[in-house]
Amino acid sequence: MFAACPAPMQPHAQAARFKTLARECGFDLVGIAEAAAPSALERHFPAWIAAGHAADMDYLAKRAHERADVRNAFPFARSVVCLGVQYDADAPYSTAAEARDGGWISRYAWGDDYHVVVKKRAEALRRLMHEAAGDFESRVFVDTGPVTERAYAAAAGLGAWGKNTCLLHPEHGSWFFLAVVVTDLELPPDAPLADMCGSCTACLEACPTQAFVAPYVLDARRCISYLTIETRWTVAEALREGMGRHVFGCDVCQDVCPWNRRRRHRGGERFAPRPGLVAPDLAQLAAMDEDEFRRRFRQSPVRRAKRRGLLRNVAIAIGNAGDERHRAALLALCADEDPVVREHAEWARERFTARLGAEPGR
Ligand code: B12
Ligand code: SF4
Ligand code: SF4
Repeated sequence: MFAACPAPMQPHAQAARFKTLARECGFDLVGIAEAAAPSALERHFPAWIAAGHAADMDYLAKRAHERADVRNAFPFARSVVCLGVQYDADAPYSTAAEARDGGWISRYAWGDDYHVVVKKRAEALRRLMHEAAGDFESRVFVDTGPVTERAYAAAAGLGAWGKNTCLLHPEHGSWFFLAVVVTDLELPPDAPLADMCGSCTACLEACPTQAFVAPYVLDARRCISYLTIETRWTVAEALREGMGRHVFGCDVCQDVCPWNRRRRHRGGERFAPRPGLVAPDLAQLAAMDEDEFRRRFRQSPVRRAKRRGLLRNVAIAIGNAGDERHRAALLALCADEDPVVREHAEWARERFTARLGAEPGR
């Protein structure tokens, strides 16, 4: 609660003021949804959890009841102010397919950690909202709270559901982060956007690991983003080849989307690529010790994978690349102190030998 006593405002005036403030705080998109579960959330979320599509992301399954309707987590909730921030950046390569020699770090992770950057803006907005409207309940979330952000943002008109499950905006494509301010204020909701996919199925066909069980339904167990970022342990052998050179996240189902080719906006400097993060050299990544990992990925989303996860992914990428220049790096990974890294490096060594002959290190 914030203590302040400005003159009372009508809900429409309040909503208009909040939207102006959101833009002043650096948000590219803003809209309002009712707190009651949007129909897509009500219809599809419980089934998605029940089907096991959340893999071992226990934070989704354990709090499924709360995520199914924001009022279950926050009984005070009446409206959700939904916010979007564009993060696209100009870079020497715009797709993983173009960057043939390096590994691939997803473009959302080229710059500073959005959890920090976007949360700071959302907190600033919340403060201004309270200065404008006085005492009310509010909570801010960027990714980490028990709120299914896309469902509310879709209801608030920030974007239309893409068949790849990302939200699409006519000018921003799908390269935008979301944040929400959950509040007890009754604000007039915005209207959702109309479907933008039509008969297109490019993303469904392009997915390297066939992670879509149907349009709009992703099985995280097969998604490279999940496999490279979320899972801490062994990656199933059957999925390793499809991971190609991805070492952190995956952009394939967004790179192929026609709405991302015609986008006109770019993210701010906080999301501009840090040196060495666009198509990084796999041998250099493989050589990182714990200190170097921490130094290189300070305040970067990549920290989430930890050194173990990243080097495991690098081992898989080297196995898939079959590039003579990675021979020494692969050898070093086979002797890594971490058993998970070693196991994946041994798998890579077998593939490497099958393609290039003469086993590295033997
Ligand atoms: C768990 C999670 C993941 C998981 C699961 C992704 C998934 N598709 O569910 C993994 C690790 C795989 C992942 C990957 C990515 N993620 Co993620 N992720 C989340 C998180 C934390 C929860 C998502 C969730 O609840 N999923 C459960 C499913 C059921 O929910 P859903 O996607 O909303 O599914 C809806 C649709 O399927 C729809 N639906 C189902 N059937 C049908 C049928 C029709 C006709 C219609 C219209 C709709 C519909 O209803 C469902 C329920 O709302 C959110 C943040 C948050 N707190 O919400 C970020 C979030 C969704 N992720 C985000 C990003 C950026 C990514 C990646 C791009 C990162 C990357 N480059 O690697 C990829 C994209 C992969 C993809 N194609 O989705 C952004 C998305 C922004 C956007 N513009 O859409 C979010 C919002 C984070 C943020 N705050 O910005 N993510
Ligand atoms: S992020 Fe990659 S692996 Fe995941 S659904 Fe999209 S294309 Fe498939
Ligand atoms: S690639 Fe096509 S089907 Fe997939 S999200 Fe984009 S427009 Fe929709």
